[in-house]
Amino acid sequence: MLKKYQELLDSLNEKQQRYTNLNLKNPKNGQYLLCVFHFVPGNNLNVLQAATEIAAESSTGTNFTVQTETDFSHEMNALVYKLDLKKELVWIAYPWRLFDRGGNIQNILTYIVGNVLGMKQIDALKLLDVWFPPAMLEQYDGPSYTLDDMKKYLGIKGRPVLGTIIKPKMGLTSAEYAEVCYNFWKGGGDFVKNDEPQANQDFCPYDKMVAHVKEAMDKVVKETKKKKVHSFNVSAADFDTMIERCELIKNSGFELGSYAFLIDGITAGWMAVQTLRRRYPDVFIHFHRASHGAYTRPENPIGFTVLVLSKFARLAGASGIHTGTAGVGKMKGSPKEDIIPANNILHLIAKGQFFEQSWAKVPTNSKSMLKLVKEDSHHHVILEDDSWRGIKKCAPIISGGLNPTKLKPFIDLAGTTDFITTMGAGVHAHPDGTEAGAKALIQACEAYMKKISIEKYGKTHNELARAIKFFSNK
Ligand code: CAP
Ligand code: MG
Repeated sequence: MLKKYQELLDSLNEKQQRYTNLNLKNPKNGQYLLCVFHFVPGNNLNVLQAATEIAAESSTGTNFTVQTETDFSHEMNALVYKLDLKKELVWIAYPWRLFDRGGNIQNILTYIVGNVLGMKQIDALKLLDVWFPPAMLEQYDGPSYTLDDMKKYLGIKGRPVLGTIIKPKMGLTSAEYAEVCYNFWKGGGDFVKNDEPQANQDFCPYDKMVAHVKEAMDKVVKETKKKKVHSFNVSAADFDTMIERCELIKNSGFELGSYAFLIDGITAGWMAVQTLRRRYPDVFIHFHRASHGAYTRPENPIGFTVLVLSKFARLAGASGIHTGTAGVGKMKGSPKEDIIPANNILHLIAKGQFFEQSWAKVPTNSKSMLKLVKEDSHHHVILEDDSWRGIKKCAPIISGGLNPTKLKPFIDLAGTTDFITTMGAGVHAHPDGTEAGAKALIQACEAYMKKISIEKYGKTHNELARAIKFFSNK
């Protein structure tokens, strides 16, 4: 072992020694959930002393050895198993039996990014990537109703689901809200979502909003003969009210597939996300990530990345989660921050920033099965037999400052059209209004599919031309 590492090991006290094994053989042996953190020690500790304090606090320990420890409790200790002193990285292996059986995301996050984020022993601690062992994948729900199901319902192939968020963000009456939905759908749009703060405001009562949306949807489906989807924000103060909202929507006469449940996953919490997934397996569960920036922004040294958030959302069973526009829209982001997560939640096998995650327990001795998994990464035929099951795809939802002129630039960056895009201002700021904004979005997508520049296509499609003029260089 390198002298430097030996010196670090020699500096550990008896308790700290129990939370490291720099010779851990084959951490991917299936016994551990693996984490890699960017990590800067604090409180005058060296990197290994501080890292083992983190491993202790995020698994079985505290700041002293306690008299009540047992041989078995020591087996549940998280282990610092690798360091990169130059890049300030630390790898920690968590025995997955530590976690609440039956697949509980909030429990895992309470361990690995819980108290440790507040400890004196760190000046920086950011969870960059995470790796789930096959045995854990079996315990977690994963998505049920997927983007494939939504595209099938909408009759869409080979292009993104084209959506909007109703704007202004708040302040419309339920009738005004539904009229904007109607206009977007009339212009050819597929998908409308409530904005993330939409709830039961006195000027737009929840039940009236649902009823008016139903009317608008029925009218436009009859006129256009095209299916439409509305994603209702069911986030609420308490569990009962959330379920009440879901049941109200379910019992308002909407066809299955024509509605999704949106949940503000960070502010409403993981229990809400997993409850919706388990109670409504035949509904698209739409994870909005408002507040994620407190954890994920790259300039924030303490928290976790968009990649980690997105992987846990897939494990929890969200059908889709906002993954950012890689800097193309109004939110901060980059391909590394936003496209890697999108790939990690779409495919059955995907490279993260540090780990390659297979989302299916595939018998490695089965060449044909491995071939199927590799080929199948776009279709996700999940074989439920005694050999393997896969965690279905979770859809990247691409939003935040996009407009029709930014659709192709994003697709070119992402390298896929397997996503939902929701453009708010990008549709409703169109100089000729929402219906024209929708048409411009559809035309921008048509241009992309026909491999024609939007400028050229705009020559014969006025709404797109007007959008280009209005949005370019803004
Ligand atoms: C977008 C949006 C979304 C953000 C979320 C908003 O509106 O409705 O909530 O995009 O960001 O309220 O800003 P615009 P992200 O289309 O008018 O920007 O998708 O990055 O989580
Ligand atoms: Mg919003």
